Amino acid sequence: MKIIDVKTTCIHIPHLGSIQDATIRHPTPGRGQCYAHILTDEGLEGLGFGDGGRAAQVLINDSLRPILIGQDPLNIEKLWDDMFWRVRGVGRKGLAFAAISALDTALWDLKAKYFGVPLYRLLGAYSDSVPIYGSGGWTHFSVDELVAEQMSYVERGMKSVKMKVGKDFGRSEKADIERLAAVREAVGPDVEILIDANNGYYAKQAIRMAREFEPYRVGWFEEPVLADDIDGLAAVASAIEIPVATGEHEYTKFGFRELIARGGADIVQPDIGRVGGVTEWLKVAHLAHAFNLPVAPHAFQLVHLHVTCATPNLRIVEYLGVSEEFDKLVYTEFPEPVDGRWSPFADRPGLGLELNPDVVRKFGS
Ligand code: SMN
Ligand code: MG
Repeated sequence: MKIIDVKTTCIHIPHLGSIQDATIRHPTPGRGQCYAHILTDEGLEGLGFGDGGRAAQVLINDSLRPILIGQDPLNIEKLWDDMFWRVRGVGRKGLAFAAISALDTALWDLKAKYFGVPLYRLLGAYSDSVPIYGSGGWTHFSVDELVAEQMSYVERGMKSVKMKVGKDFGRSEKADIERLAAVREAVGPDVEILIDANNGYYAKQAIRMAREFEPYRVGWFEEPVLADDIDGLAAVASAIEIPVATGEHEYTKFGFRELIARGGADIVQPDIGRVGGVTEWLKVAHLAHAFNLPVAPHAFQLVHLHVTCATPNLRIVEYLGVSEEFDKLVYTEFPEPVDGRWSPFADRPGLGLELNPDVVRKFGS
């Protein structure tokens, strides 16, 4: 089998509202995603997606597409390595890996379709369902909106929820504590609350804030400090009781090796739309396993659903309400979570996803 073409679709839906966290300084309305389609001479098509929007689209079309055409799509390690070296000068971290992520995921979708199995079964299932947490709790929500949103996840049967702290670049400490207290009061004692500071505090500040958060029994403290400040993350992780979760801004096995070996993460959070796709996500999950650390993937829930079904050291899968809102418009169908657990369709090959042609026509480019 040979790759005969690589196409892209960027979908941007302008009427979906913006989000805000500790360090999103300029919330922009509308949400989107960049898709890669890998076409073969046997008529099969792989669909993948990643971060980076139109900028990733340019990288795919101009830099990566030419090296994939003519190659056997089943040789994913070889193709990943070719893509890695193609972006050598500009791709140590960041955008280039968003582009590689979309293509690599499309290759895995294609491979599972070729063998006629759902992706999680091709990978080797550990489970056919995973626990999820409801994620949102954005900083622009009023306390009432915050509580209502977090409760909506609990009412759907989710046993864990995530909310933002570090409001206003860490300058609203009192509000952070009050907002957490309001959510704890509303969800009751049995629901796990996860908090995410999105890089918003300094290390000493995060350690001090963790002491304030501890009485509310927090399951993890995510990105307490700048994601690049591994020394700061390690200092926080060793000083506080709450586990430190991080990784959504880290790239490739090389980045994660550094982060994990230096003690920067108690819970490892690779993002399959950034880290380098399914290939690299699995390597990072295995690396975490070798350090006896759990994995809790960030965003891209419809792809993480498959890879986490094949992950023994899974902690929990993020389920973002804002992604669900987008996914409901963009795909013809996807599986519904039930009582805090989520299963891929057992009878659809690959990721089991199809883009809604009307939405592509209206919002795609
Ligand atoms: C997040 C997710 C999606 C957009 C912005 C921020 C967040 C998370 O860091 O962990 O859910
Ligand atoms: Mg986060």
